[in-house]
Amino acid sequence: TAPMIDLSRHQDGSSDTSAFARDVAEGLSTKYKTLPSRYFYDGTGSRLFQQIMDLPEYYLTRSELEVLTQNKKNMAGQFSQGGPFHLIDLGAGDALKTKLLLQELTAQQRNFDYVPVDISKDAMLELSDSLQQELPQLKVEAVVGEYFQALEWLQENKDGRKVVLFLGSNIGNFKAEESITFLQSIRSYLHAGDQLLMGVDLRKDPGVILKAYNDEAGITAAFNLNLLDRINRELGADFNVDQFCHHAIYNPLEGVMRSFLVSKQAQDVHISEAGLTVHFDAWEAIHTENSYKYSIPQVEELGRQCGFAVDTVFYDRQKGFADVLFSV
Ligand code: AVI
Repeated sequence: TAPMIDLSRHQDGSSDTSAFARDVAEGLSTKYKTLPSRYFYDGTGSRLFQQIMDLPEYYLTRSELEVLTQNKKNMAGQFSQGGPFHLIDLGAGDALKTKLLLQELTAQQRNFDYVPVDISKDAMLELSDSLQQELPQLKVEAVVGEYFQALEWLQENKDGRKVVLFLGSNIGNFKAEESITFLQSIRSYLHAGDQLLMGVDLRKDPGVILKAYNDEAGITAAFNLNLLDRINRELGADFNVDQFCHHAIYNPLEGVMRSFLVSKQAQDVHISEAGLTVHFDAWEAIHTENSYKYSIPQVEELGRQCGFAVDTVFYDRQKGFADVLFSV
């Protein structure tokens, strides 16, 4: 099988339960309760997110696939203008979308290797296997870890030009200040001639956005509620998941979809690993996710603040989603 680098475990083999416990304790001890959305993605959560991406209401995946299908020739050409490169895919997952680019780059016989990065080791094992079947000539080195662990590793282990992919509207899950810090940090690992292709979900009919996060089949609700199950499993908590419900609303002024878990009754929850008992009033909420929708001027401004210039904006036909190519 293809080589793989696992940065996710500590040298003593332990995982990061304590960081999870700390973040949960902190988030549930404030006046307005919150939990960080990055903890959605354990094994179950990652599988549920794959199901979300197949939902009829979740237009984002199909829109971005259309952007890539229609523009892959042009993108592949622009990536390759500066010569050989490492294609770094942050949050690669099953790489369904990236595979369109990989096929195109391979067909154009471009000189590059592929470095998918993801927090899920299972996802990286599966991806390495499937690529070996589908594109046996492609050089692949998967990295398991957090984004910045991976970028640091790359800094030390891979010379040469980098093209970074950050697809799928993942930037939307950061607040304004967080997205600036995140992109500035990516920028600090890049050099003149490097590029970044970033997916952004664009502002559109609020009704369309609302449905995407309130699907009929209830998969998004299950995805949100799985966070409580995960806390039960990993931190020895006793959340009664049936006594919480999913609630998601769109604020068109700020362009943000916000997701909550709402307590259906007054209740106390014990979280043993966090050494904490949390009280919920009836109908008290936990804020679990932000999904920001951008306008193109906002994206340009964000890039400018972080040392990136927009080269090209690639759209789907409806202009509901964009993959924005930045250069350093
Ligand atoms: C991963 N991220 C871009 C998704 C989004 O649309 O914010 C996560 C998601 N949450 C609910 N549905 C999908």
